[in-house]
Amino acid sequence: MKIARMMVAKAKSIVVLTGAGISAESGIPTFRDAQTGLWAKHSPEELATSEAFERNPGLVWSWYAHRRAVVKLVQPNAGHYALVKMALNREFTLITQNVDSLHQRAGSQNVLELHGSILRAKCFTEGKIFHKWPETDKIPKCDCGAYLRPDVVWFGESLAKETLDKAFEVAQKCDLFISIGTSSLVQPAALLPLIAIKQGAQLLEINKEETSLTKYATHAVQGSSGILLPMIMGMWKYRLDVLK
Ligand code: BJW
Repeated sequence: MKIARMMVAKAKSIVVLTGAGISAESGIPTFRDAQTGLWAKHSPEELATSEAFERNPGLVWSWYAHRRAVVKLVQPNAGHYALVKMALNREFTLITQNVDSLHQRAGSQNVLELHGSILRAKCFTEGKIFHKWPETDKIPKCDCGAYLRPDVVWFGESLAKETLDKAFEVAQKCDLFISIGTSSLVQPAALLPLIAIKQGAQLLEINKEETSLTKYATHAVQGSSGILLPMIMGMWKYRLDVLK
């Protein structure tokens, strides 16, 4: 912990990449946890591909509608808030694979959402973006007559070019890259920390368990991000909340 604190305190330019683990303590399930993960209960091929949507749009839309309802009910946790503090008085970019907007709700700005947002939808054929639509039992439709789909990146789909380019650019320039709560299995996001260390950055990993990235880390801390991040940022109020 002391090493992690020093790494963060010394860094002038930090890039953080978050995954589902940072939102786990807010009550949002991760994907690959063997018991509680979304992929333990549902097959990604049936729910998170455009072919799945074409095959069964009702199933896919209702699964995302349920997850959207959960996201709206929960709150950011101490890990999200600690990253707001980490951004102060230095170059800082927050890249997230999460689609839940909890970083923005905690107060983080200019978040690069690699995998889109569950709070937006887009026309399945033309890609027009929607921020609002009637929440009924039916799948909403675009003016052109096509179904709306969640504005998230499914397997086999390209990430938004501008967002991905910016993520690669900042990863190449930072002096500290912090990977938080991600299994580091999904590409191209998993490449970002490797690009950073290739350019000479230090790599700090914060995760409940070892991942395929751990062996590349300058330092790895195992534990919950909702506890470790406030400790790293010296936010003792949150630490005391945890001990209550
Ligand atoms: C805690 C914690 C706590 C828990 N505190 N820690 C090159 C090689 C191999 C494969 C590919 C490749 N290039 C492309 C691919 C295919 C594919 C891919 O990567 N597959 C791999 C799985 C093998 N990638 C793609 O298809 C991507 N597209 C692409 O590359 O386009 C170009 C292309 C097109 C066609 C052909 C080839 C190239 C798109 C990927 C889109 C991913 N989409 C999803 C769904 C988003 C929408 C939704 O939410 O439904 O994104 S899948 C899912 O995985 C979601 C996540 O963002 C993503 C990453 O998951 P994450 O966040 O790491 O979660 P978990 O559950 O895996 O891990 C949680 C971690 O937290 C664990 O480590 C815990 O220990 C930890 N943890 N509690 C700290 N409290």
